[in-house]
Amino acid sequence: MKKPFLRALNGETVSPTPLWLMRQAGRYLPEYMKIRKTARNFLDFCYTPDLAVEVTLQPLRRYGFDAAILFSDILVIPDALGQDVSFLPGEGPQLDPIRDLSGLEKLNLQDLHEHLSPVYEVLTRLSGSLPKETALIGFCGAPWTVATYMVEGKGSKDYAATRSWAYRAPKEFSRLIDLLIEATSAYLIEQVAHGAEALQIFDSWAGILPEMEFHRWVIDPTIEIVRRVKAACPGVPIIGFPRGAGVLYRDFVAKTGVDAVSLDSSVPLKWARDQLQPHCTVQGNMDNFLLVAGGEAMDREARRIVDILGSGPFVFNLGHGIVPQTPPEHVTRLVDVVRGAETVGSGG
Ligand code: 1CP
Repeated sequence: MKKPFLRALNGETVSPTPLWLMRQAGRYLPEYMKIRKTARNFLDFCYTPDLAVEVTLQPLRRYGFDAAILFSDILVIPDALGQDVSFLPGEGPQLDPIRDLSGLEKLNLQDLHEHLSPVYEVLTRLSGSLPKETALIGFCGAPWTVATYMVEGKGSKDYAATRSWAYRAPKEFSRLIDLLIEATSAYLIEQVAHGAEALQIFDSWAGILPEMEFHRWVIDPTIEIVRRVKAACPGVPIIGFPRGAGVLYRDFVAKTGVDAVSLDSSVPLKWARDQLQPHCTVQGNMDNFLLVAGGEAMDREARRIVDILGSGPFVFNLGHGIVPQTPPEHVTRLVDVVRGAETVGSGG
């Protein structure tokens, strides 16, 4: 296993620190905006292999990251299950909300792989066209986070309908989560079959759940997905991202079997080094608005992160995705700083 990113996920301390950035493809790049205009809508864009392959490669050409991440979205799963999903320009995702068992009955796994076949084709094509040191990451949304969109019908501030359903009727809600475990595991296994070399499970809204519910709706479904994927694809590294989990990151790492954990920006570095890094590779966690600000503040924090986490198994990333107002030249600078930073105690 030679690619630096995969070596880091395998538990090695790698210097210089491997890096990629969440949402490295997207609206902050003028070349993305140009090609985005050619697609009718965002889902069509994701399902058109020529376009999705091209936008996956755009940030690699500019910055030479250590990994490419499949260009797609977490909401292709509800779309493939038969829920009505669309992306309105400037407004984010819109879904026909599911609030009860009768809504669930409209969903099924029958056409899953057929529906997602353009995504698999994107992976096949990418795996044949990446530089040999660059790894290919496949991904999915975790059941809890995907369920919030399926139940709310859109992005939310309080997830009122999802939390109410999960707390009021957990047995009923678990039917939705179980369906998502099934679909997501099959989807990830197929991604590996088509060339994904590592997988990331995005649980962007994990942090809104109290302790017991975090165990039930974040940790337990992740355990099951990791178990199924590892049984079918032994050796494929999996990164978990339970964003906002706080001290529960420790339970997540201890229980789920992930190879690496992606840290949001609120996780203190020395705590992560002492509490998490002995058990798995860590990834993160610069504030995405430091990348907007740039300058000395960004350089200092990037060096501090590499300094504290770089002497163990580590992948540099942000705490959350790149935002559209990010100046592309700040990303150039960040890559230079991370690649040039000394790692303490790594012996090279
Ligand atoms: O019109 C456009 O260009 C749409 C903007 C956009 C993009 C570029 C959306 C809509 N999705 C994506 C791509 C995407 N989404 C990737 C591509 C790979 C890369 O990182 O470069 C990935 C990994 C995602 C994952 C995703 N989608 C997450 C999890 C990560 C996170 O950011 O928390 C979530 C929550 C979504 C939902 C989603 N899709 C798009 C939007 C605007 C949203 C968020 C809506 C909200 O805030 O609730």
